[in-house]
Amino acid sequence: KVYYQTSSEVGHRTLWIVCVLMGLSSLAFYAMAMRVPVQKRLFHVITALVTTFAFLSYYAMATGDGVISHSYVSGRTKHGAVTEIVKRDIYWARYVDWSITTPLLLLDLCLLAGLNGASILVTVVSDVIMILTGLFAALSKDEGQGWGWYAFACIAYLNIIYQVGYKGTHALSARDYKTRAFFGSISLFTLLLWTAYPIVWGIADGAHRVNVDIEIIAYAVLDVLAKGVFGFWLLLAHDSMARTSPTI
Ligand code: RET
Repeated sequence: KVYYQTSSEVGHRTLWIVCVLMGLSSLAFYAMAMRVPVQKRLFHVITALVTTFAFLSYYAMATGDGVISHSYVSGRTKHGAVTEIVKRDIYWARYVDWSITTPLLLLDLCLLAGLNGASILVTVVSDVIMILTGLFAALSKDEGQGWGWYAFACIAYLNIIYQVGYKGTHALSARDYKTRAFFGSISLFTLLLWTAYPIVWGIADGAHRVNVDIEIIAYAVLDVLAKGVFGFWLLLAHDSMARTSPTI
């Protein structure tokens, strides 16, 4: 027996809404970039590129690209013969998006903290490893193997937390008071949001406990917060700090 798990109209509409929101945020971020002198545009450019990539990946998903129907075994007889197969939609376009946008988001945080080049490189490479092992986890045919990939991704994620959280906080001591306070709040916001991704993944893609629509909505809310809200917060705070502090 074969069961299909695909998105319905609700998921489809959600993908379009996020696509439009990411497009509009990108336009706003490019406009904000134009309003500051070119030397102070680095954060604006990084942040605008993040939502631009997200716009493209949501356009792909909303129009039915970047998705495959992935089979996994859901029932066996007690002798091990397969009796039930589920074919569930996996949006691999997300991982293409994340492999480019999460390094850029981390670059925002690393530059804000004033982290050294070696630590920035280690952070970015760990992040790419996290996303690619996450993609292998999603596409894995064998449940045990899939959770193995998931474990590697989690180790990479812990290293990111160590680099940005621990090393970043050390580097931050050379920064002015406002930057230190701002880094504290935006990095905590990031930590909480980012940690929700492996949880959603575990419940939806790993354990298949929720349907594809719920999965789309959960990632949609997280993506809007981690890219759009994060971006507006960072750039508005940056503009107000740049007026008083010459360092960023
Ligand atoms: C996966 C699954 C494997 C384990 C871990 C994951 C972490 C993903 C993260 C994604 C962050 C995405 C963001 C998107 C942009 O808006 C790949 C889900 C640890 C942290 C911030």
